[in-house]
Amino acid sequence: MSLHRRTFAQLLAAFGASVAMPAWAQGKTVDVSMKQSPKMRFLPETVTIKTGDTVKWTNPYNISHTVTFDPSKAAVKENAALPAGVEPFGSEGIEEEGTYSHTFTVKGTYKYVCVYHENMGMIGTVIVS
Ligand SMILES: [Cu+2]
Repeated sequence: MSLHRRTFAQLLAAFGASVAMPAWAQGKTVDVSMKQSPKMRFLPETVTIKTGDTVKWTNPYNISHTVTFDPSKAAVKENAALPAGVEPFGSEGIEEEGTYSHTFTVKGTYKYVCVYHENMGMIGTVIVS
C-alpha cells in the first residue's frame, strides 16, 4: 500500500507540472499596430486567434489611442461587441511606444474601438476560434 502511494506521488511529481499547466498558458502572441497615417487604423484590423492566445497592441506613434472592448464606451454600440458572458475590458490612453495586451479565453467574435478615433474608422475585430 505504501509502495503504491509513493509511486503515485512520484508520478504526480513527474507529470504534475505539465498536467497542471492550463492550455492558455501556452498560447501565442499576435501583434496589432496602431497607425495614424495615412489613416487612424488598427493593423491588421481583424485578427483570428485561438483560445489562450494573446493580442498585443502597440502604439508606435505620437497620437494617443485606446483599445476598448466596451459597448457602453463606443459611440456606435455595434462597433464594440463581446461574446455572451464576457465582461467589458480595455486600455486607458496608450501613448507613444505604449502597449496593451489581453489574453482571450472565451471563443467568439469581439469588436473594439479606439474611443478617440472610432468616428474616423478606428475599429478592430478579434475572432477567437
Ligand atoms: Cu485612436
